[in-house]
Amino acid sequence: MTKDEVADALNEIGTLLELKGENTFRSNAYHNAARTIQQLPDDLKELIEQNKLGEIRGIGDALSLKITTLVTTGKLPYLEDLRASLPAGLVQMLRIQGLGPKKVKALYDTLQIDTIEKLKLACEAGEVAKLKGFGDKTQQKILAGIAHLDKIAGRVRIDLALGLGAALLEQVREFPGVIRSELCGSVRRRKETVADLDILVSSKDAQPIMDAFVKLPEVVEVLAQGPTKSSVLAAMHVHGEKVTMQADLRVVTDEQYPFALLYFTGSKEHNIRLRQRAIERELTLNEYALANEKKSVKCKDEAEIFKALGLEYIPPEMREDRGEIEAGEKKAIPVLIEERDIRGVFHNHTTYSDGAHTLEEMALMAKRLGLEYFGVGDHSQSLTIARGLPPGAVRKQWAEIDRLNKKLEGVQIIKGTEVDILEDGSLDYDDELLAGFDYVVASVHSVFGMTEEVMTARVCKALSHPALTMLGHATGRLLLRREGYKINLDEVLKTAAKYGKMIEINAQPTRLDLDWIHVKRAKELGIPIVINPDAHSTGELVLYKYGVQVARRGWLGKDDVFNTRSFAEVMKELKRRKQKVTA
Ligand code: DGT
Ligand code: CA
Ligand code: CA
Ligand code: ZN
Repeated sequence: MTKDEVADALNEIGTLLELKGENTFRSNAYHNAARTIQQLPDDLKELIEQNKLGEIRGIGDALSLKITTLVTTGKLPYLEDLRASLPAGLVQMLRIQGLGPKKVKALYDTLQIDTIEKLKLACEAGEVAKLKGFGDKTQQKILAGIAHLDKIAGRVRIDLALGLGAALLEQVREFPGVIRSELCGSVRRRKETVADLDILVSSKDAQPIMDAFVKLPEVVEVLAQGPTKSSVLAAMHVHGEKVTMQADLRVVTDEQYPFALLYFTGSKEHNIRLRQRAIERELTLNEYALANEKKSVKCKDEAEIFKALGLEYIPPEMREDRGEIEAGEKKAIPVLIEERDIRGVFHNHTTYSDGAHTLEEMALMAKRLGLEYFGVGDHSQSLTIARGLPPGAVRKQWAEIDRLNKKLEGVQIIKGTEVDILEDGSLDYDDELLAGFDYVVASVHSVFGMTEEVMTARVCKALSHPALTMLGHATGRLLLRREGYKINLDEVLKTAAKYGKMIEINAQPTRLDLDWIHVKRAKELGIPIVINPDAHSTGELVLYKYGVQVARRGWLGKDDVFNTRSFAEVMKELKRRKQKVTA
């Protein structure tokens, strides 16, 4: 068993214990141990062989024994007994937003609800509202949570889908007889969530490729196997999270390949427009060819197909039928931003607030990634759960930054903050302190349950503050987990444009907010975009790459993104903005 699998098992034990009503101390011990194991630099097997598991903090004798059993036998009777002692539906119910183990247990104990379906019926009948500790509001929230689950059913975050997809593709590329191959579908378009993986291969002989594909180690179930198409269920751990997805593999001839690549990349809406254009030219476009009874247009790659349809090449991220066909016609497809264009980042956390690494460690990692500047954006004083900085700590941090900047070579730290937008739209530091930062990121972190009107007014008021440089994670959404707060983004964008403010693409793959549709709109309004990893550890700095993907989906070029500028240019612009404030 790998570390990830052991961590999964320990987390599951923790959750099952909570569902059984065990005290939180015991269940937390399992969750903490899971995290410890996952982050262990050493090999688990070796630790066990050397009898050193018990030396790790938080792993006592009982845990040590269970982990040893898991690693050496691949199973754990204790976990199996726990599972058998509770209905499986209870664990499923935990996926409902806002429903924790305590509430699930109460629902089971009082109303014998042990599936999501039963819970939905009970809510609709008004029975849940009557329970002690629930009430009307909670009942409504549960129903909304179930509706949200239905909507996201089976979708996976792009970072996880890409991880699994890339692992499969890498192996497929090594199969004998494979000529060209690619991940198509929503993954190739870098959509923020993905339903299934679409792998395309060209080869002279499909059969051996089909046979090898269904035997890949990640394959947990073969759903269908035909002469040129196979579907499997594949599973793997990506960044410590278990990902299970359907993956379809299709094999075509190398002549058909560009047409199949275009077709299976989608989107469906984009394909429909392309097919219409083919028809206007008395041709048929499908996954095999661009042809009619008399002729077949030879194309060696996608670019030649676009050309044959009178279009400039359209990058996959733009293929959503949002004006790209019209732009392609006018030869007005923008040169999209690339990862290597990013020269620094602004919104990041350190040990001063809720980050895992120090200022210096973060700055050095930024340098290792080839960045010229590292912008700090620790939390502000009101956000106590994230150890927000009181003014004294801010000044201490500034002094440390000055010291580090004298010492560090090849990277500069820029003084910033992620200041809370308070309930009334004011910022969480006074103007004097705010004026001491080089830049100010402002975000909403509390009181999410406002009406759209009130929330919009709150954020727009913040945008009118002279000290604000950029708006952080615009809706607070957590992909596939929590919908964003209600807010009129069009109004927010117009207000940002009016005051000349920047807006962040939060590159955390759990957020990717501002979403790409509004990113495109922001560009049309001339709003500068900033791509921020919102890193809470050195390992998260590189996440800016997912923000670049969103930027590309929103049609952004290098010049539309503020942090593609050099350190000198960035400081000049930040200074100019500050002078405007004091003038
Ligand atoms: P998803 O839901 O994240 O898997 O999104 P896609 O875009 O990967 O969708 P999928 O896997 O159903 O299909 C892959 C591509 O195949 C899709 O982007 C376009 C193409 N395709 C699928 N169904 C149709 C269709 O009915 N008409 C056309 N024109 N294209 C289709
Ligand atoms: Ca797909
Ligand atoms: Ca598919
Ligand atoms: Zn943050």
